[in-house]
Amino acid sequence: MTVHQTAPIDLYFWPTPNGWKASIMLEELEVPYRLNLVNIGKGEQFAPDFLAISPNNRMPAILDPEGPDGDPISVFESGAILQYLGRKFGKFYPQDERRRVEVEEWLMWQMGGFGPMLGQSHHFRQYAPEKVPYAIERYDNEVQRRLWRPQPQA
Ligand SMILES: N[C@@H](CCC(=O)N[C@@H](CS)C(=O)NCC(=O)O)C(=O)O
Repeated sequence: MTVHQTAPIDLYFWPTPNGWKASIMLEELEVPYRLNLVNIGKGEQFAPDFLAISPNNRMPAILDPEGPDGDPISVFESGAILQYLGRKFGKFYPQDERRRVEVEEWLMWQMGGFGPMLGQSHHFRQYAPEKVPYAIERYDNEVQRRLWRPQPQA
């Protein structure tokens, strides 16, 4: 069934990899959406109207004025946004159970593992106020492992 989106979906976005996951999905679905910039460098993610949509003060988030039963719905967490949009528009999210499990395996792999490990690796390399070799090595190794790159032998 093709779902026709009349009113644009509001996307709350800042250009980071997590933000791009949601914007790429909306672009690929070719549905109307409106970009609302949330400047996380300026602390706009803590604005009360944004927290009402995304209580964990993280972007991306979306507000779909044409949610279930025609009522508005907001969604935070990039993985939940991908699943919601995939279900609603019937694209990139197979209904066949075996294929859906495969999509969900890799989505969870990215959300629960690869994304956070990259984030921690980047933090300890770039932003930590002191260099902590153990943390740098630990997260770096995790990133390399998830990229199937050879591991240093213990
Ligand atoms: N698990 C979340 C992570 C989102 C996230 O970490 N967003 C960051 C930018 S990439 C953010 O909004 N940071 C604001 C802050 O740390 O206050 C998702 O996948 O949506």
